[in-house]
Amino acid sequence: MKMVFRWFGSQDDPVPLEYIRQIPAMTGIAGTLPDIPVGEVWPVERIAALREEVNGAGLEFEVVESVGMHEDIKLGKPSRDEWIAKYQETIRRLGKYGVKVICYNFMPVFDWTRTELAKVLPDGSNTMAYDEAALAKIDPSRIVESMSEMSKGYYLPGWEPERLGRLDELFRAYRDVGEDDLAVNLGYFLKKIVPVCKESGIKMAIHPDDPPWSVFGLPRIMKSAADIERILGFVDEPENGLTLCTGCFGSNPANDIPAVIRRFGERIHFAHVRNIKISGQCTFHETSHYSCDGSLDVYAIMRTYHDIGYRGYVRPDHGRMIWGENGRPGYGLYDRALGVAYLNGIWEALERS
Ligand code: DNO
Repeated sequence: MKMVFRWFGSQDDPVPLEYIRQIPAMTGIAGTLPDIPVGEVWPVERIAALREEVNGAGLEFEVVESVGMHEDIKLGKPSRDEWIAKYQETIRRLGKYGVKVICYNFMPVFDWTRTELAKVLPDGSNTMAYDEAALAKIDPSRIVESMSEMSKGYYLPGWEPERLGRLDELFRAYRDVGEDDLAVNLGYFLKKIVPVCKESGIKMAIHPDDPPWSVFGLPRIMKSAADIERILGFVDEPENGLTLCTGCFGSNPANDIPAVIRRFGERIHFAHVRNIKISGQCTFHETSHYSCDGSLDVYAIMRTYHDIGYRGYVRPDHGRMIWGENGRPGYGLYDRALGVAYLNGIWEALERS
């Protein structure tokens, strides 16, 4: 496996590349250009500059998380072909600069959703949480304000202002789009981009819905093993692959993560490994990566990756805020670095036994 660390760029990430490089056995970053409006083609000079900066710090730039998906593609609007052509061009450009995997999602309107971004835990650390009862009290049109009030001023990945400024319009547009329609629209997108991925040496890796159930009545199509099977079947090629995020996928206890790794392992190109504590129906908070702190058996997950001979990219996922850090929710340095050390420790023990 190749360990990488999510990084939002020097303009936008308080964690310097130098610190990331100092985490033992770190190979590279999962990068993005957060200021490019969703759907627009990524400028060559920006991609080149990002790669140069990352390589200059002794790290690789082989993973992008994410290239945002224009809402018209998800909605299957007539204009989608123009947006897909832009996506294809971004894929070509990223391929030329050595990117191997693009992580993306196909969640309507919102990317990940939480009801708290700094829930205080008994040890004094704080973390992100989702509580079904709390969500029910939030007016959907207030969720953007609610997330942004909790964000401490940081850009939150997937919560781009230009899209979220037209929330009412988007909710109306999705009234006529059911899960099957959304899935068909994903299939349409994949059929158009996989040939470009093949030419460009890039594998797409869809991220599970976070959380893996409908939020505010919007359709969700990447929340179970059956959903994965349907998505992989749209184009049965390695370029149509998965990001398996344990924290998202595992927040529904019916999702058996080791079983999913065994079944779909060849198509997993990016593993996001983290832990969560499930405390009720559709209710959880994020914990340290350690098995003992959460509801997921992280050892069993890593052992299954080892058993199948996983050679793809791995990253620690959301960390808590510990040791007084006041970073971007989920993406501070310290707890994620502890997560890396733990995952690498498990991996070394598996390699040597
Ligand atoms: C949140 C992340 C997501 C993820 C996207 C992938 O912290 O897990 O924003 O990167 O859903 O497209």
